[in-house]
Amino acid sequence: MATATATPGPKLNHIGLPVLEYRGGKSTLCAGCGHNAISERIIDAMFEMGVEPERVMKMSGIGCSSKSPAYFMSRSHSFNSVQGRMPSVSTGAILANHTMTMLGVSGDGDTASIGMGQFVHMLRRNLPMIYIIENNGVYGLTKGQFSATADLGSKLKTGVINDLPPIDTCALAIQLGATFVARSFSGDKKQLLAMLKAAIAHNGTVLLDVISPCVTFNDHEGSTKSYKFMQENDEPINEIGFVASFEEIDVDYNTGEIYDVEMHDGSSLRLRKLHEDYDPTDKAKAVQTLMESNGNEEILTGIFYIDTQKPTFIDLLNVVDEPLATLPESLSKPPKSALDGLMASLR
Ligand SMILES: Cc1ncc(C[n+]2csc(CCOP(=O)(O)OP(=O)(O)O)c2C)c(N)n1
Ligand code: SF4
Ligand SMILES: [Mg+2]
Repeated sequence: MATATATPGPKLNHIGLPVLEYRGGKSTLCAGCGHNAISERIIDAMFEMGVEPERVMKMSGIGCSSKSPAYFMSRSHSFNSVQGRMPSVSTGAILANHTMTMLGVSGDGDTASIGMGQFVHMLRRNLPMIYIIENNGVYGLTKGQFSATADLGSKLKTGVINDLPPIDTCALAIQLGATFVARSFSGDKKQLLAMLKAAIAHNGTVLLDVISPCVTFNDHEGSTKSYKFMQENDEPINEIGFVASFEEIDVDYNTGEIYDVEMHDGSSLRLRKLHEDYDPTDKAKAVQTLMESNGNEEILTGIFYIDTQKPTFIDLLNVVDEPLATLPESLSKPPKSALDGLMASLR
């Protein structure tokens, strides 16, 4: 007689949730857009790290990239701001509740043009947030004009050649104060997933510049942000191994070529050097490496810079432990007698 076998349920993460609970709405972006692949990796990383969806704030600006928070983690909080204004809105949100994990998705146009003024101040403040630039070298949503990250000599579909040098957002971020700076490619599942998991474990500004091809306006011959160009020119500087705090360490690297970093939450980040002498804690060397690679036929990827010691904006402001958002009015608002005293002292 046949015995009934129980169908195994979905795999659960260490807080007991299936990956379904990390999914979002159906994407309305073009099929094959790099941004869709990044959303998938965010879902995987948040699931594997066991982040409680309700403890995440998803932020964005305007662009195809900035639409993508709608396509992951529907249970999280979300704010789609005005073009280029994600950093200031995020600053306010994280100050209101610094116990949340903040993940922002922006575009190269949103960040490196209209949003540049806000972006640089977020970097120098080391605001605790993960800031992802979904970098396709064009303004996808407004039909493919060059953005400020487009490479010199890169060609538009219409044949127009870009005659301005690009802004390297990673070099800028390292120089101005971000404490976790990396570049990846939407088509590199393994590297991007490990990077995102390490980013979740970091406390400070994480800048992830992810080359994310726009299949509709910038994936042709002559483009330096196409799938083909990235497949042929991606040059990783390190191989990333990440072991979450709740997992057993079992990464099979030869010692000597490893750079180990202990993350704030007790997780371990292991970087195996692929470029000789590359030290991810040497700020000047990191900027120099990126500057030297500019204009070469290679796109460096990997974790360029990491500093786990620098105080964040929340530390600098000495914000109370209890989130300002839930602090009772009796503690957040001075009593009338204090105001009267102040006024009297000014007479
Ligand atoms: C204040 C303002 N100026 C201009 C626009 C028009 N606009 C919408 S999206 C966009 C560029 C988006 O490019 P990017 O950030 O690279 O996102 P992508 O669509 O490429 O993902 C622009 C200029 C706008 N929405 N608001
Ligand atoms: S236009 Fe480009 S960036 Fe926008 S959804 Fe389509 S492929 Fe993606
Ligand atoms: Mg873009």
